[in-house]
Amino acid sequence: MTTPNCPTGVTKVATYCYQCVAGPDLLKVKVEDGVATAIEPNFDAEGVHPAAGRVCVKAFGLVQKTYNPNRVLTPMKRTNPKKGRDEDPGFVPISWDEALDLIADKLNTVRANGLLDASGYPRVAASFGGGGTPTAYMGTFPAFLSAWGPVDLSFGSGQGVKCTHSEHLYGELWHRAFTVCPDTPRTKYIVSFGSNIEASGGVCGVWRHAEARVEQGVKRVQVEPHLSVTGGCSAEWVPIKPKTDPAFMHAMIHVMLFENARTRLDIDFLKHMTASPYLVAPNGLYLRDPDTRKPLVWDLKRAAAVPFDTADIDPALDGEFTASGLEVLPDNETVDHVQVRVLTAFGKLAEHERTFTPEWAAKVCDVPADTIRRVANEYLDHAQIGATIEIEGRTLPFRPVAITLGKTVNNGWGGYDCCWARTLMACLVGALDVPGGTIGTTVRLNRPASDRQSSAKPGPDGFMDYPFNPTDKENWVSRPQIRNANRTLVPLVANSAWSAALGPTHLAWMQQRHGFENFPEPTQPDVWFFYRTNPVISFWDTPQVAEAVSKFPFVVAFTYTRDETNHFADVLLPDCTDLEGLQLIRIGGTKYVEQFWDKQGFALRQPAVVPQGETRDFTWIASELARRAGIQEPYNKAINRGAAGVPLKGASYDFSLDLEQTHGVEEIWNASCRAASAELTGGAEDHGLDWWREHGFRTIDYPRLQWYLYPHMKDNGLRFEMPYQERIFRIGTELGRRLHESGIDWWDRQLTEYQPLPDFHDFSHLIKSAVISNLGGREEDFPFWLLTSRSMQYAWGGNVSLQMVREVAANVAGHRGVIMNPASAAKLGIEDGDLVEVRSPLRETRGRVVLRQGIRPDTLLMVGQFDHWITPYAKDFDVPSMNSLVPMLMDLTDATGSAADIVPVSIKRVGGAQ
Ligand SMILES: Nc1nc2c(c(=O)[nH]1)N[C@H]1C(S)=C(S)[C@@H](COP(=O)(O)OP(=O)(O)OC[C@H]3O[C@@H](n4cnc5c(=O)[nH]c(N)nc54)[C@H](O)[C@@H]3O)O[C@H]1N2
Ligand SMILES: Nc1nc2c(c(=O)[nH]1)N[C@H]1C(S)=C(S)[C@@H](COP(=O)(O)OP(=O)(O)OC[C@H]3O[C@@H](n4cnc5c(=O)[nH]c(N)nc54)[C@H](O)[C@@H]3O)O[C@H]1N2
Ligand code: SF4
Ligand SMILES: [Mo]
Repeated sequence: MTTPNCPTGVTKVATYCYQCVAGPDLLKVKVEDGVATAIEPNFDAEGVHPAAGRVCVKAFGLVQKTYNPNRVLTPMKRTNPKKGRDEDPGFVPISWDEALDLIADKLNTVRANGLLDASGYPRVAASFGGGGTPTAYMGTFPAFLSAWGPVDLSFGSGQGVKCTHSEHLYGELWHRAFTVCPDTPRTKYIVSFGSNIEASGGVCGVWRHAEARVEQGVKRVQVEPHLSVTGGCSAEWVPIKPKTDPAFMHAMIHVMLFENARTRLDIDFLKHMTASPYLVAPNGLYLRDPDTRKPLVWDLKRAAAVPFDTADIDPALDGEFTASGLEVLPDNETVDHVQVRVLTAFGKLAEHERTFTPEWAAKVCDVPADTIRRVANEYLDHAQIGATIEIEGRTLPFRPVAITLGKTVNNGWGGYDCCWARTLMACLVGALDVPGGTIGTTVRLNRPASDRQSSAKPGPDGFMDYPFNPTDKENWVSRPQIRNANRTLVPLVANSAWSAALGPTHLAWMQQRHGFENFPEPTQPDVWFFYRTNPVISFWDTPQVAEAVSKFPFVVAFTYTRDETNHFADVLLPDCTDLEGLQLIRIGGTKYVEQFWDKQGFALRQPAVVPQGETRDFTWIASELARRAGIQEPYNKAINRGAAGVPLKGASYDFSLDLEQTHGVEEIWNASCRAASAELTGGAEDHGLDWWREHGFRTIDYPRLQWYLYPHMKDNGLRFEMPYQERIFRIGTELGRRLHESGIDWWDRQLTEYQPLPDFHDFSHLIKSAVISNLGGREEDFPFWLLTSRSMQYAWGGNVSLQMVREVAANVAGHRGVIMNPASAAKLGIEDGDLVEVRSPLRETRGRVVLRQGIRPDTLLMVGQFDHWITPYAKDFDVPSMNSLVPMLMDLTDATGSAADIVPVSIKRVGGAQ
């Protein structure tokens, strides 16, 4: 077992926090006579960590988290075979031996029966919570999963399908941007569509935005139905009608294209860094050179159509031309065109946007036309077309304008439209992935995931390559490999380690009720593991999720406290939590939300205190499971390969573990530490665990040039795939054919989204009518939109059981109940603090009203994800959540497989204030 390095007296132990996706952040734990007493900044990280070794409010809850009296401190097993919300599981303490044997027994039976079941689905499933952060706490468990073989990560836990999903997929396609943010330290103007960065951006995000306001005088315009804390510290709040953001953005594009001189756009960028000049043939695919199949452009110098990469050309940006060439249709059919009229892709765009005037948009999104027009013009005014900046000796374009999208805007219906419009508007002024502009943070679907630049490999037609799942007849994955059918239904989700959790994960839950036509028979996993996730609280239609989980035959919960999902578990395994466990993770480079480092390296999480009770280090649990399940050798192999974070062998060093033995926790991490030291020093040093325990982290420089994709694109002669989505159009058509050939028509609505230029739809209304048509009722009976929003104090529902966190949150408006506009409340006779019933066509919930001017009259909002009924302390909050009111519906699912946290509701008073 691991031991803390804090005998007596006062010590400060360096470690990291990765409780939310805005991390990891570095800190120190003050330990007095073996007891953690305070969380402090890690001043050693000044100049290394982008927030100078500071952490956010959530990290200060870690002391209380460790000593929470409600922790589960021994393994437990269920004694009541009946599972249900109202069934007491009858958990009784058992020894680790008994618990691990119970699980190993199931695993060995699974292996004997075959790793896949009759439907072809993995018999073992696992779910992990918010944004992949559990990986920073689960030690070598990834090596266990990799050694096991196929594991189904289909069962969503809120992350993925509710969570920045369109941005993940389209962002990676267009600029290797799994997540997107402004180049905050340089930008001057930000239009944020519901990105609640001051609550969701973590310590680095908040720090960067505060600096930007003070140092650069950045102007941020916050467009969102409810005034978030981010709206509160923005220059302007624009209360848009929910889910009508595409109209606002189309109108901004219209203003840029039709109300301003073309010289206000970055013509050079559009001509040479995007596909704007590519000619579009009559069926909507590019016109290509018959020999090379390269897309053609119209060269103004030669007055002829030539392949896009011909030297010394001046491609026409706009206009109609007569040209000949080959059009390659879906499924590789071809059409020869002789002297046909063609438009450039930019010409197609202009044609598409012509009618989207601010006056038109004003009617859709309930924002005055002049506001939209002014925001578009301010964006142009700040773009500084032609300006340059030197970054590490290289001259790059400088375009200090950015657009960001929050999680409800870039998820579900409208997500494609908004991501497309945002990326396009960056291209119009040359601000995509250049200093000051809209840039990508992390990369997850393309490989290598450690570096955006090297993941941007040259592909067809002058664009980056993208690992679409195949849609051609021979290679389409006709039989889903996992229960959410990700590779079968979503070409864009790719096939990386992350792709399973980014499939349409609600389909896995929905199929537990009934299967889909012409699809494999739905099955349950024989064994389901879950860790740091609580889908029975965080997903949609949470009672339906609970029902599905209650029927799973064998559920293993890694457990901190009792919660609503482990209520249905068969075995509880208590892990060492944040301040107790040992693990080394990669830090630095470009990470999620707004983490941009000038360094890269590793940080250690180490036991600051002796673990409470019988809790065990996750690596110990993983090693024991591997041994008992007979997969010790592949498990050790996986660790050696780097499945737990660091490859143990490099060009000039080898700290590989012996494959035959069971290795201790410290032994494994000592080898990892030595490999990390060697990796950072080119093999020169091999400091082990003791050194890392003392220092906590080690980094080398990370070039700032790597923050931007533009120089890499330029060096490799690559173009951003904007504005016209020829590939999307092609794969969508092919996917539709494959599905129809298999008799599947329940994905037809999703297929309509594969447009080369997104058609306009009033998603606000479409969502309402989809809910009503599936569940019944009348539109006029559900006049409000119910939304949700982040709280800086809470990491999802992960720290709801801490009094300290709740106390801080209580000082921030809106945490007590349903946020409502006072004028709307007055019409319904509702007063502040009244008990109300909020009803959707699916179900109803109750809570107290919090009146605030900062919300549209047609909108209600419930902060965070509460509504707990088991989690200690939180179960007594009596604060509602939207999650039981939101249905899981095929009709609300977009082509990427996600939907949004929004539902039409009614509200009525059912009781007075307390
Ligand atoms: N209403 C509403 N619902 C939402 C959202 C919203 O904004 N509003 N957001 C959605 C999004 S974007 C996401 S990403 C998801 C996230 O949702 P989930 O990934 O499901 O995350 P949490 O609800 O935080 O669940 C974390 C669980 O881990 C447990 N836990 C905490 N620390 C430890 C530990 O050290 N060890 C162990 N074993 N367990 C621990 C907690 O008790 C809790 O039960 O939620 C989604 N759901
Ligand atoms: N403190 C903290 N930080 C976190 C997390 C956490 O749990 N706690 N979770 C992390 C995760 S997993 C995620 S996904 C991110 C999410 O980060 P954000 O996307 O920034 O999240 P939210 O606060 O949920 O966004 C809600 C905002 O969207 C607005 N909104 C809702 N619907 C619409 C709409 O239709 N149009 C527009 N324009 N605005 C709309 C609401 O008014 C609200 O202000 O946060 C991450 N950071
Ligand atoms: S932002 Fe806060 S909670 Fe999130 S990782 Fe950083 S310190 Fe931890
Ligand atoms: Mo999320």
